[in-house]
Amino acid sequence: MKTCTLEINRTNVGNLSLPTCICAAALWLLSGCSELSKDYHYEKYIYVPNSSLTMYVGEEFQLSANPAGETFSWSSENSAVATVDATGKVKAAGIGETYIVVSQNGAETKVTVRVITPVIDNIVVRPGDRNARFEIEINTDKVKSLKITRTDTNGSLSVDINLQRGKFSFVYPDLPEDNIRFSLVCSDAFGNESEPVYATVSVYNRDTYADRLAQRQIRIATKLGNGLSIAWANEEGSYCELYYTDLNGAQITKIVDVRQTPVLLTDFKSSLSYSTVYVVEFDEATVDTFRLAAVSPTLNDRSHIISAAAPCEIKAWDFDFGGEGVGYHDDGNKDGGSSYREYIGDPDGAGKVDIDGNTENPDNIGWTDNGEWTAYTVEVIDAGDYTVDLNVSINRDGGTGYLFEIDGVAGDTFHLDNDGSWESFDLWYYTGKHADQQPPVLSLTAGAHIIKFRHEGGFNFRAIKLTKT
Ligand SMILES: [Ca+2]
Ligand SMILES: [Ca+2]
Repeated sequence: MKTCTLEINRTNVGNLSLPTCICAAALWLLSGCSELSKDYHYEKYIYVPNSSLTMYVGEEFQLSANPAGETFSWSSENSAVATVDATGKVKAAGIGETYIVVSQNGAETKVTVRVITPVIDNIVVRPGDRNARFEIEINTDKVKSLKITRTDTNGSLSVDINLQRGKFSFVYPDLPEDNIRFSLVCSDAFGNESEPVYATVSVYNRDTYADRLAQRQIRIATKLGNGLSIAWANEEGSYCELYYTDLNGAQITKIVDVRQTPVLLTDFKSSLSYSTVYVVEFDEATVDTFRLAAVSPTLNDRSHIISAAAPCEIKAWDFDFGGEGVGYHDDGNKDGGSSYREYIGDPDGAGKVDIDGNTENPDNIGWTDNGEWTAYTVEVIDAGDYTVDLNVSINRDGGTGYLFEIDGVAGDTFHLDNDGSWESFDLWYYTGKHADQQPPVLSLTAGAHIIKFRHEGGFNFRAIKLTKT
């Protein structure tokens, strides 16, 4: 009988798969040997499910070899790194890399074993007040302790992790105000240390930091009839806290971005103070906050209080905040050279109202047209009738008209005679140059009212004076 022999030689049986063996056998059959005549043998295939292991010192792992139920020999190529017992149980002994060898009848398979030190998975360091705050994450239960060392002084701090996994936070105390670099090394239960990881943080000193802080300054805080505008002089701090009493008598704390100017408070009643707040941040997380002592600014009070005690003179340019349709209506371009509204912090700026004169002390509103108006929120203390007087000048043949609208209700139209000048402001209209004419009388209840002064035609307009009858 013809004898054919199939030899499958492998230097590393662990790398030769079962399908490869089947293909080799099929090729051998096609080469001419009948199935009945063959008398083949092959080396034992030892299959180990784990081709490599990564372990920490002290850790154990049970390897197995196939075919199951047979007897194998197990050995380690370097028992200082890992040992293995007769059943294939591997124990990591020291840092390094070696092979565990499983053999039987001249065949062998090797399993790579790497023994490593545990590592820190995530590190965040935040600056503190003469300290640094660490937040770390460890995802193994092999870390016994962590050592944080200053690279400038070699001073160090040890943190007991105690073979726990999870997130840990701790403070490195007693640091100077400086950029401090740290190395972090973790150790396993056998004293093996990981490679260092470095982190740098800018530590600050709360006292010296606070000494350098400056209060944000107000350039001008203007109170008009329907609000208070704060125009800031600088941008110190991270933000400001404004404190005041609102129209309902409630105490308000309003946080204002330090870049925001002007700030308009339409619910302001009284008692403004503010603090500049500094926030120390790192990675967008607040680590410390400094709030300077509150200060109370002097207000540029241009509000309109109407009472029996004294006549109330309303300057034409002190109309309400709110812009076109709220504080005024103007149907044309911006004429007039005064930047008064920007100066007092009106968010609407100059708008289109034609204020003439210099910036801090305007002269009049000119370039008025039929239908234009300015609105004045007033506070009436004493209810009753108030006589109107006007500081205007008119250089228009036949004069012109005007009327008052109170809380949206229009009153009668009144006529103004021609002065023959656009600059005749030296006398009031009803008590001076036209004292023979009957002035309007406004009946006002106590409380807040919006008085709109509407032009029918046009004239230069400086002020309205209301006097209790
Ligand atoms: Ca205009
Ligand atoms: Ca106009």
